[in-house]
Amino acid sequence: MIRLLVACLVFAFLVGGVAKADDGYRLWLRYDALPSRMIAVYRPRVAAVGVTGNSPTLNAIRSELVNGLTGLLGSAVPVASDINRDGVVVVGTPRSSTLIARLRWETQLAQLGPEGFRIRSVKLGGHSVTVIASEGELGALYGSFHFLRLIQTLQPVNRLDITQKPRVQLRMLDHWDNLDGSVERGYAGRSLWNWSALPDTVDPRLLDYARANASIGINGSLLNNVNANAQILTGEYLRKVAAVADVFRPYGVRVFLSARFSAPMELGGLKTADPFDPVVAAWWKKKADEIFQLIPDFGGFVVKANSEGQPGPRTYNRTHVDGANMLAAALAPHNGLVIWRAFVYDMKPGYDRAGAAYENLQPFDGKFAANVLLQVKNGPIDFQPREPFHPLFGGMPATQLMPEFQITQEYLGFSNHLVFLASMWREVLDSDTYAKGPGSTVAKVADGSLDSQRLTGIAGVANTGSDRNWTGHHFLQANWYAFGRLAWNPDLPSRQIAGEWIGMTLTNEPKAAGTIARIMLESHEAVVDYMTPLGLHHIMWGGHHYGPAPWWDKEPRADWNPVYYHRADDRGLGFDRTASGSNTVGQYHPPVRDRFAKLSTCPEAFLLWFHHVPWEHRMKSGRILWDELALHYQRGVDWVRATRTEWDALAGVIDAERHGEVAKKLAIQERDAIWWRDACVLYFQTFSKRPLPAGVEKPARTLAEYKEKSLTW
Ligand code: GCV
Repeated sequence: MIRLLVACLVFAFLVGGVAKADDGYRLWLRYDALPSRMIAVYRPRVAAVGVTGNSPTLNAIRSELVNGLTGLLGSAVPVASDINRDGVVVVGTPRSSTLIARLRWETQLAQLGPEGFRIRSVKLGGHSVTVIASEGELGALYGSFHFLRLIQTLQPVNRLDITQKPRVQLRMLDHWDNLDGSVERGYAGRSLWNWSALPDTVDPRLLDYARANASIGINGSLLNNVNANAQILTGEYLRKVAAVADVFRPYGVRVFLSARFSAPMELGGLKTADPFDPVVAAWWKKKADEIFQLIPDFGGFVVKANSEGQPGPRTYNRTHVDGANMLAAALAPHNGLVIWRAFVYDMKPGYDRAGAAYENLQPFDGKFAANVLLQVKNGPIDFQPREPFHPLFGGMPATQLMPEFQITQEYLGFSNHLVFLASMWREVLDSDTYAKGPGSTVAKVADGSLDSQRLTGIAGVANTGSDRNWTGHHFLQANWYAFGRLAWNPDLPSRQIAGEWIGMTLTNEPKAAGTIARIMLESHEAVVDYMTPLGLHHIMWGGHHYGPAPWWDKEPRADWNPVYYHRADDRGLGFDRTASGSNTVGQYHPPVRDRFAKLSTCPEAFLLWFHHVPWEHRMKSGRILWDELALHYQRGVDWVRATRTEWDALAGVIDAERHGEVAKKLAIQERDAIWWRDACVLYFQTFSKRPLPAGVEKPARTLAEYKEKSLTW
């Protein structure tokens, strides 16, 4: 035991000191001192911070660099107003810095735009310095965070020549926060916005929220739930929103609000919210004027209309376009945007929910106003552990489509399961829609390059809350991080994102970092294995969506019940979406459609999504479907067990506080994975009527016991 302790201490010393207790609050912006050998490398390159000028953003840059570099290098890095030595980090724009103006980089910086940046190691006045420059102050801020990231992850900074600009314009976190402080599908505490204390008292935490977002390029924040309460648009609440916007502004985060379509009735006392009624349109115009008066850089409205009980234009026999364009007209004079959600699925007898959004919205391609973006979930159902890409991507070339991802893990084990979502999002972004032949990826729809869109955006439903560590599980901070990085550059590899986050947040020790990266990169597949393998979907417990309930058939709407989705019977399993079934596979472009539609070419990951497959169907492995399914469930459980062992072995590399908390979460994950496996194989076995294949453990309880009550979190 003593030998083990000594070994841990020696190891910890070698990787840069004994890991200190850490509650995770600082996210990836920890700025703890680097190992001394690295401090010696960086010190000559980072002798002082040269930020001149005094705007809120320039002040934010100066304080971030001084604090960050001082922390990382373990002693004060001062501010320098001129270059009288090597190693000054000069930051700003040609307007804010005479040194940068002297470089005559205007043309290059103009090409990068106000959010892009250039970082170069140059000689200025005979001294070796680093210049972080941009056309705009926000670009200089993003460049500064990039520079800090290089040092945090121990990259060389002596010969820098980096240019970057965001590929997507609007990079937005959507909070489903209610005005009473609860968070719909939130698993990390309460809302970060304390509405009763605002506007007089603003939680200092909001500044750290803004910093964290800016550090990964997020530039928009939707403050309230899309299941909206009209109250947010009252003068009283708008003043509170304005106070939040004031804190975010220096960090380039613009606020957006969910607008309840019936607000003119609820707040304005009108008899209708019909978008064609001039009084309604005038009410929205006046409201927009009022908002922009208080918040000049207000982003715009996000609207969930005629979906899951929300009001909308269809209530008045108008179309989605009629509703969106009416709001767009109110916001246009202020350059505000309307983000209209495509999450629409009216229940019709015999219909396929997976085809509903396409049927509802595709006919309106090209009809939305110039300041409208249509926000489309990554897959056609609802943020399932794995879905094929949404057929609207590539299906509406004349519409500005904005992918919506879910960072919060509604269907992925809440904040209890370690799942690195970059891999899942990568899979979607890399999907080829074939809209314009091969190479027409979802990433190119997102960045607008496929159809030369004027406006582009990506949204992620936030996983943040009032928990001290922000996301409830230390590892799930990585999903917030990954979302921002992918919104900035939708082509970034998952491995790179994981590597950056690990280095900044957990450890730079190569062996440990390698193990953690592998765990993260494998995690999504593992969770799919123990929850919904081979294209199964929506088999979670009704309402809260935690844990399995493939037997569930109690919801008032058929399409809220798992039995609607898996369609298990004595013959086989899966939803037939081919010509012999709902034929919604026909919403994809021909090569994709054909590949999905044929049993022999459909990727096994989506098999049960598109086909009703006989239990004895031969899979690529040579096994029959039933055996393969059961073995996937087992594989998921095996992965969690192996991960627990690997994590335990990292004690001493990671501080005890975070290590212990993650270990506890992994224990819950193992319990849940076993529960998922057992409940699902027992239930599906009532249809397949086959024995469990060798290698699959015997379930611990009976099916009746699993059905009796759901897993708790
Ligand atoms: C905000 C799913 C979730 C709802 C959510 C909805 C949406 O149905 O379960 O909580 O509502 O998606 O995206 O609007």
